[in-house]
Amino acid sequence: MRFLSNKKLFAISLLILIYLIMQSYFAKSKYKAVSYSPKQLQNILKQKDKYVVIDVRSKKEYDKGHIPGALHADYYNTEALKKATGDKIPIAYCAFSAMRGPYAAYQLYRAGFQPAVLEGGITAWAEDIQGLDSDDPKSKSIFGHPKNIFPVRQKGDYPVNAGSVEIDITAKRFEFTPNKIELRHGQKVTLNLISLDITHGFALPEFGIETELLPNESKKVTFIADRKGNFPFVCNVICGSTSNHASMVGDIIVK
Ligand SMILES: [Cu+2]
Repeated sequence: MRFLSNKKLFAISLLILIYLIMQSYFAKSKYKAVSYSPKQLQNILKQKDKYVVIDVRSKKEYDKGHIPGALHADYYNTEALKKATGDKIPIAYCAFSAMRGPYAAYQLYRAGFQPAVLEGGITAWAEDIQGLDSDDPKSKSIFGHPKNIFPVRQKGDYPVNAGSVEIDITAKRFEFTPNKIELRHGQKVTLNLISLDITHGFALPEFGIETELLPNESKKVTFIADRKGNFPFVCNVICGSTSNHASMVGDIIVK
């Protein structure tokens, strides 16, 4: 009797241990974006030597107006983002924190930093801190969102045709499955996208792809994996809190 109960106890402890190890493993492996409200950012800005605010919109938008002290780096330019960050904690913002802010934060995370995103972007800052009405035509001319926010499409390096591949990706609050996709250089790629709950978006800026995913409606996008590298994709339709929405990210790796 005694032996059996000890054995049971041992088995239960072992299961609990395995569960805890797995939980910590998955908690670590899943990226979770950190976000700050404009009010929080205002307080954080008092600790100037610990944090750096990075405006990841275009230089043109930055020059029209930005958060005091913010540096500029294009959201897709990893080297510029790293340089702006230096040895500080980066806080990225764009117009609304729909695509560019979350994308930049994820790039910085992958580069080994612990970034944050400003909730609602500079629009929320303008409203909450500066007391501006973002619908006012005057502030719109400052904070307005340009039509094309994609990087100039880099020329592919004319790979040999590596055949075609079709991949199903599902989106749901707040993840893509799969979120890591490996491709061969030169493959013609079709992504079959579907949202299983609410409206999400799918943006793969380095390949000029952006589409809205309505609930349970499948969408197809195609491109040629004509460049080697690691290309993030993000949800670009605000689908929850900034922190949750900005956690909907993934990687396309072309080898
Ligand atoms: Cu989403």
